[in-house]
Amino acid sequence: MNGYIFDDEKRSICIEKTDMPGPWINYLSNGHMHGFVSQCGGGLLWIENAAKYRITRYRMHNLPIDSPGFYIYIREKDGTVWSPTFRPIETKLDKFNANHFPGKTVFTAEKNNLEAVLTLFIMLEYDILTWKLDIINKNNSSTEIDVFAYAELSQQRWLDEQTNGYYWRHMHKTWFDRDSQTIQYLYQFPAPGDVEKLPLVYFASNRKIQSFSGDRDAFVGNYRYEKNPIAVEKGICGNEEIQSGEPCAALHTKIHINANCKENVTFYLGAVSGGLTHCNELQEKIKLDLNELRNIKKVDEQENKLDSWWNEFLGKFECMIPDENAQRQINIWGPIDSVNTARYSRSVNANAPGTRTLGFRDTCQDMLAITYRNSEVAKDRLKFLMSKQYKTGNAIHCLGFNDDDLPDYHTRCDDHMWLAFLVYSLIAETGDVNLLNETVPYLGVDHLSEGEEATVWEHLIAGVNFTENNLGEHGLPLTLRGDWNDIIGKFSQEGKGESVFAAQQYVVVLNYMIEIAEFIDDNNSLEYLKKCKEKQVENITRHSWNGEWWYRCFDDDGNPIGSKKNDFGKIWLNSQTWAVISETGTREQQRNAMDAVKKYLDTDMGLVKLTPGFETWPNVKDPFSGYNPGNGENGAVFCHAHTWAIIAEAKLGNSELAWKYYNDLIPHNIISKIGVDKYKAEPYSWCSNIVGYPNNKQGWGNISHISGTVAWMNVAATQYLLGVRPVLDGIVFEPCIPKKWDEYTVKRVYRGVKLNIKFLNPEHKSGGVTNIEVNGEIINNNHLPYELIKNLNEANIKVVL
Ligand code: IFM
Repeated sequence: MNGYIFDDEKRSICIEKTDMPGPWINYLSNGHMHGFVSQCGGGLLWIENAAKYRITRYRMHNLPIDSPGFYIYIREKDGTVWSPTFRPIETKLDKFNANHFPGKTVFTAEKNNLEAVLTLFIMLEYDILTWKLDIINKNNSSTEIDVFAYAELSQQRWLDEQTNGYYWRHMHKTWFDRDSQTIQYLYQFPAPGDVEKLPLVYFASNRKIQSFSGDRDAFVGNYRYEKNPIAVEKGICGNEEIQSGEPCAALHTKIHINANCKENVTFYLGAVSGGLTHCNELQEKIKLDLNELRNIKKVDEQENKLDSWWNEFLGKFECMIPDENAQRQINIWGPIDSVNTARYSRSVNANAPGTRTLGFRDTCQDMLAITYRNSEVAKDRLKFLMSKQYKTGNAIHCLGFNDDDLPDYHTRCDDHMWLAFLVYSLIAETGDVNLLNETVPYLGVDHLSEGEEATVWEHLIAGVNFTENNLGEHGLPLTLRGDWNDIIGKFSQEGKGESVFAAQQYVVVLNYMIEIAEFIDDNNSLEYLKKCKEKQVENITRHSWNGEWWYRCFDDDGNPIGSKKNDFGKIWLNSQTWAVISETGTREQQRNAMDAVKKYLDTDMGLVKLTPGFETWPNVKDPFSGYNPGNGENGAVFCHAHTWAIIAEAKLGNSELAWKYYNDLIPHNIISKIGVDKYKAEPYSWCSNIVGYPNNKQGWGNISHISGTVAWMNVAATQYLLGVRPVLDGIVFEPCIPKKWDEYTVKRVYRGVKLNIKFLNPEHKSGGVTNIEVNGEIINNNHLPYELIKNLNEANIKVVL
């Protein structure tokens, strides 16, 4: 009914409708070349960085939405033209579906008894977007078709193209290289430092080229566009090369297909760095690569390698639970998006152009979903981020866009704190405490150069020192420019405001560090950390409770925000959830605060971040933000913040609410409640936020794929609901499940050992482990020491609730 079907066996979604409420995209990548493609073939391709080395164009926000993309035109003998992606030609098809799989998308379309199957993926070992097109002639007579493949090319630096493209379009060229039978494209105006980098772009086919075009405007014709290009109408391109103008890569081939037979044509949109400086060598390399890759077996080999990469990644944690929608998010789509956030942070999707740089806190959190699947990647990121922390312990907030730009160095009270989460997670996962002794330079005071070296542990201690040196009147961390919430700094413009949420976060940091200090017998640090914690817990509990819930922060004048007495933002989600996560306050306070969350913030499709939303211009002089109430930071369902309510309820042992909150946010579940046209976003990807009340677009999902929701949903589900939580010396099993479940299983790789874990729930409890059985040996608690499994390749574990 909603136009899509999941196939969990194949880890895919089949989208059967073309006119979804927006582009439902899938990312294609080999880790160096990246792209995304929608259900209609709209999409973007770049290498390394979508703002700097963009290969194709994609117009965001403008009509027609979701264009251009990777377009195929099939022209039959009678002049009928259609596209297997429906777009751009939009001829009515006899059959259509788009299937997104991890890292690749397959379109199947049929017209006049011709079936076209187009597979788009980026080769694992080559920077080539592959367009593998199989055409099956289901007629009883042979036929001949013309196939045109087309992509609009870009001036590479997105922002520059928007501002100065009218000059830069005289600084690039396209030409047809007869030797390799490819269209080639070179953009010739490098930014400083990019002379060696700018890629030579090429487009090739494994079939004889009939005609080509490197000139977008000649290919489409005057006042036409991708829907009705003149070249396709005529059935031939004009073999245009350009030395100025708007570039494209269009190739035309002819295919004869016998009755009831299949033919393949594959197109290769590739890029190799160094086009300005090593053009001849690169042309030679392209020719050699293509000699090999024009063999379809080699194409299939690359596709298989890509599939294997994903199989291994997704195989690191797989559950079987009696809740298919949750299982799908936990096993398939959540982890896929964890790769996307690890690669793209918050920068690029169908609405975000790629200019946003790596955020310190964002990446620290994103890596929490990566440590157990690819700890090396997470460790590299950790060390990179630590090199952006000053000796004083605070950290920069975002990197600069250009290499010589100053980063956003205004200190937030939380950025540096997230490091402890990542270090703990890495050690718990790998067991490698030596990480603490590895050295990383601090960031110099000029915000760019390298400062003194310090060990990872010293970096963490520096962070604690920073927080201790920046406490406010109530002894809570000064908010400074903000805490996790970007715009909470509004209440701290004179620098005196304090954050209750950051104080709770700080307690969690101290808990992690105390556990580490005990583990490594660092008694000096242990004493210091315990004192800091004692003081902080005391300050929170003394100053931040309003009788029913926790304040969110104090403003510059020491007034509480998030108080019953406030007109707007009377109650905020984060300080209620983090009271539980940090275990501050009494159990009764924690429960009461979470009951208030349920009562005031729950919408049944997520928890709003605060209520009531602050009035905006022109009603009040100094609003919390420009967001209308119910939008974004001002009272939307903030999905990232919502994840912490799942953890909080799980920690309180309330499985019913914990699972309700998990299920409430599953996009497919929301669509089932309110329909695809209200939710609009993909049914498989976590959003950053969902419009809340009183906005008339309540229910609209925003900023899918690239959000902090991804990592924390993963942590919430795997560690707190399914209850497989790595600690420094092993795994703690602490499930929080619906009572009706009889059993469930988790397959997880831990420090190289394959764990087959079966959870049995004979008494229909919601939590509490009676014993664990490891390869026949019984442990009468919920803690599996690594020592017990370290010599095994595989362990069968039974956990009895
Ligand atoms: O925590 C931030 C994040 O860094 C960027 N997006 C919004 C979040 C909440 O303000």
